[in-house]
Amino acid sequence: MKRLFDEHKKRKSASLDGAWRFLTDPRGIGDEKGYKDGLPKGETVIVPSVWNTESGLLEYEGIAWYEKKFYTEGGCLRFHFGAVMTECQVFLDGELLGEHYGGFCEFDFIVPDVERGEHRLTVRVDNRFDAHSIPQKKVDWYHYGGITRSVTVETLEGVCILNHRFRYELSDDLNSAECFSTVTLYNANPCETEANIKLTLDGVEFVCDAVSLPGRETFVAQLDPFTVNDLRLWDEGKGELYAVEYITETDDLCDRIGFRKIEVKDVKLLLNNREIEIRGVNRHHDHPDFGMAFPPARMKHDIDLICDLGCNAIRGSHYPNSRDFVDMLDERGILFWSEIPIWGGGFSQAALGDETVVKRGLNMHREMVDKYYNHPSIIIWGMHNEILTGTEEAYEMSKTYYEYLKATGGNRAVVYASDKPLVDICFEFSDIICLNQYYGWYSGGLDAWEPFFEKFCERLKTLGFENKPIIMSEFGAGALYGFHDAELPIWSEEYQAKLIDFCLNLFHKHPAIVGSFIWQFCDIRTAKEMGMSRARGFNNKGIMNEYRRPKEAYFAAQRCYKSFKSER
Ligand code: ADA
Repeated sequence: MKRLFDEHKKRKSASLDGAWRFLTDPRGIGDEKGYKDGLPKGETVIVPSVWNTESGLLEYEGIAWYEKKFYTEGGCLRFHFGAVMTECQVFLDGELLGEHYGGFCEFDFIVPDVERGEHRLTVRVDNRFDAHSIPQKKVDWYHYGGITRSVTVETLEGVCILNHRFRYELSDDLNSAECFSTVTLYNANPCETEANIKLTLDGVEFVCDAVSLPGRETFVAQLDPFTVNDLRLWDEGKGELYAVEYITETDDLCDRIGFRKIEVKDVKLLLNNREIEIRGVNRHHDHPDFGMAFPPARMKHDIDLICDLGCNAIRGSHYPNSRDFVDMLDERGILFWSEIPIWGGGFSQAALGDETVVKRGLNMHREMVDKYYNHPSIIIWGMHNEILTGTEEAYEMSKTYYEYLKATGGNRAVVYASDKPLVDICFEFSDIICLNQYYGWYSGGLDAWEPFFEKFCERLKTLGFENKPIIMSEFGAGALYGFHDAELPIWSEEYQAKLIDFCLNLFHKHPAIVGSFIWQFCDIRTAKEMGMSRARGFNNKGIMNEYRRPKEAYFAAQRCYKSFKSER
């Protein structure tokens, strides 16, 4: 898997990125014609990528097949996919290994006893929508298709460490941590095997536990608790990380963790017992040349630009971002909000109550927690965005997800973004009240903001939630890059800059608001279903254009954020 560091020193791993054979299947004949046993024809594409950047496929939505031949020395193999959009079936030499639903999380399949020699891996990808899809067809971003993140094949030997969850409790003075680590193990041997699992932090051994596992089974083990003293804390602008390694006789897993504490209390957001203010942007993991198969060098460039804005936070709107991106945030001490793609605009009341949708959403949360748990930069889990939070269906969904994330998600705030603040009945399921509001753009002028806050804070008091802080999770205006006008009409860079400056200053002064995420970092391609309000087929509310060239609003935001930062 692609991370910023090697995850294994012992385990053999080979990349399956690069050239794959590719064939679209618009009529869905591939199953019947046995494409899994070999594609009848096809062209070469480079994985990872989205197919929409291939000639003629800009708007292709449907089924496509990918095929790759590879050589292995044989044994127990683990095929790992960083992300496939949206739904896929994976075959090895024509045999179904399994399926995966959801375009933004990693998954894998383990196959024991693969023979030495050449093999064929086939992936049937489908990015169509139906009544049970997450997201639904109407989304305000472009729903690409393809194998969008890296593919690897690993050789598993003996007792292997597939995953870990490094949980800790900090002392009151934040100088030491009680650590409780859980590992997911797999025994690649056919028979019962004994193994020792060592855990080291920055090279120092803290635990050595013996286990005995039945052959070919997955097993979750809780390691002996231990204490770490004289902690170096992970913090805003300070990516203090510890290297953690789990080692057995035949395998290993290397990761990085950070110690930090998040707390929401008395209308405040605290990091390491200190009050903080979020200076953030919403960012889609999208680029016109690469779609959502976002290259790491471009990620770093986005982060540089965001830091230069004076930001300390990013909202990964509206789905889990790739792990190497989150690694970069860990390293640089940037706060991150990670969410799943339940994007309200497309979800009817019936869809919110649909059993398959609720289950799929829960599973997406499970996968997100499972894979992203150890990233210190993630301080917020987002459950959904702008759903019909005045309905019973939304209430039930929020309750289910909130309870799950509070129980398993570690030391983080659990929230959702609401655009229905005056009728919302779900606020009990959000540790911080997160509001998406567009006064000055869709409805009302800039003078609508203050009366809105008065009314809303009154409502919060009536509901008994006046102690919850508020984050302005979205606000903004569209501006066409290069359109200037001294009269400040809508769509001009000047109007957008004025709105951003006005909002940021207003929010900064409000006693209940602990931060803001500008909508949005840069212009993005969007779905046709968004209709006529999206000139060029783009959401144009970026403070940069899609090629990351700044609009006036970028500099307005920079002035505000840098001055807020210097006040602290
Ligand atoms: C919503 C939504 C965003 C985007 C924005 C807009 O708040 O959450 O994804 O669609 O509106 O530009 O209107």
